[in-house]
Amino acid sequence: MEQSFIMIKPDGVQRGLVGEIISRFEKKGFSLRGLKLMSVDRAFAENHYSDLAGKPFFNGLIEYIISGPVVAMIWEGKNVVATGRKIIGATKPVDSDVGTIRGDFAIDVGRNIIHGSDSVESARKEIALWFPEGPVYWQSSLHSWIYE
Ligand code: IDP
Ligand code: MG
Repeated sequence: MEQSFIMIKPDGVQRGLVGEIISRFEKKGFSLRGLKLMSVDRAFAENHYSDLAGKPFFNGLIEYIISGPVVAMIWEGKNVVATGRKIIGATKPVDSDVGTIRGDFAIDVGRNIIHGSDSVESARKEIALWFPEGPVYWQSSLHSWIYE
């Protein structure tokens, strides 16, 4: 089954949105396979965002991600990568639809609350980086009520 790496950024933690965000993924029917509150250092954040090195906002982005604890998660389910991006909403909150996490709770792109993997391949890399211990495996007893 497909997995995605989802991270609540420091602003989401500070603003008390952890429960709300987890709830949206849970209610959709996805399964939680990893969850931890952690602070990351500059080298770790730069590694996570290495594909954006050289962007004018890169340094500000790194400062933002290391400014406080984040909630790192693995969510699993059919099409969770693409659907997770829909639940999160467009990168710039001005373009994010109402009903998405960014559309409902964010205003500025540099304070957009949450990260989600943009492809199955990035999810694999990000999960390996953030969860070297690997996902937690369990079988939800709701499986047959969510999948036909
Ligand atoms: P994504 O988070 O929707 O995948 P990316 O393009 O991968 O968007 O950018 C990573 C993060 O970098 C964004 O979520 C946002 O926090 C930040 N970012 C992207 N573009 C800008 C910008 O133009 N100004 C400031 N921050 C930006
Ligand atoms: Mg991205």
